[in-house]
Amino acid sequence: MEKERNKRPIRIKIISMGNAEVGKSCIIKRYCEKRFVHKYLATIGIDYGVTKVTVKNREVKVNIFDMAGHSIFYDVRNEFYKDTQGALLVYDVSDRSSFESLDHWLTEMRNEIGNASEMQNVFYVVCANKTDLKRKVDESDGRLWADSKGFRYFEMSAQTGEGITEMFQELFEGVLHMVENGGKLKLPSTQLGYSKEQAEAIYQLKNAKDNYERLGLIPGATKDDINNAYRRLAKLLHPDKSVAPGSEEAFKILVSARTSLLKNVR
Ligand SMILES: Nc1nc2c(ncn2[C@@H]2O[C@H](COP(=O)(O)OP(=O)(O)OP(=O)(O)O)[C@@H](O)[C@H]2O)c(=O)[nH]1
Ligand SMILES: [Mg+2]
Repeated sequence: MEKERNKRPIRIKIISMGNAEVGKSCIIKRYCEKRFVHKYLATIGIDYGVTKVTVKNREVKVNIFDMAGHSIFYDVRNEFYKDTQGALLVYDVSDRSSFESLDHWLTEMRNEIGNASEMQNVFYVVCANKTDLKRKVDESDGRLWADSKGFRYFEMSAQTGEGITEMFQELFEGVLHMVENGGKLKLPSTQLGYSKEQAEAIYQLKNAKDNYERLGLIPGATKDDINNAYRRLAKLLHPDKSVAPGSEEAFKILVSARTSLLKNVR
């Protein structure tokens, strides 16, 4: 009986998200068909495909919903977010705005799903694609953003094929692990040696628009607010204690942000 159950393939649903032209379809094509297409053929609404893989001796039937990145297709793709178990969040390392759009993609998905626990039980992989091109987004920035969300990060090139198999392998294993644990995602968060909160704080300090945002405050914050925020972040990121990449630089940014904010309050 147990054996019978193990023979039945598991079905999983994967979606791809990210701006138009970042290479979502090429990544999928590279994996499923082992080829690369130079000519850009925009996905119209959504492309659907099925592939069978074997993960940890289990047969897995993977349903891939490859979404169009262009905003005009929002009405078509928005129906496909629900019941997702694995999501590719793709950006192009030679196009900074595609990286900065990742948060919007998550927001779009959250708005469609409308259920926080369903969002949490998706295995997300951040795909930093086109590493064969001249970069505008450093590996450390991409990694930090992914870490701050608790997502896996992979560098890849659909053109050369580098990194593609590794990403899919981990994605399928992650989803399978989740399915076998009743839909709950339980992954060790300490694997990296630093926490999601530390990665989030470093990312915020390095990428915020102004000093208030760097400290997680709003204009009008008092001297106490500034000092409290400073103390919390300093404790989290002190370079003597934090092994997260970029801690030292983030700590310096923190000190100077606090100094200039304090100059403006009584
Ligand atoms: N140099 C390089 N070009 C790539 C790579 N991956 C994709 N491309 C090119 O980028 C363009 C867009 O690729 P697609 O896979 O169609 O992009 P998409 O994200 O599916 O775009 P939409 O379907 O419009 O959302 C194509 O011209 C590809 O040949 C890569 O790793 N390196
Ligand atoms: Mg496409």
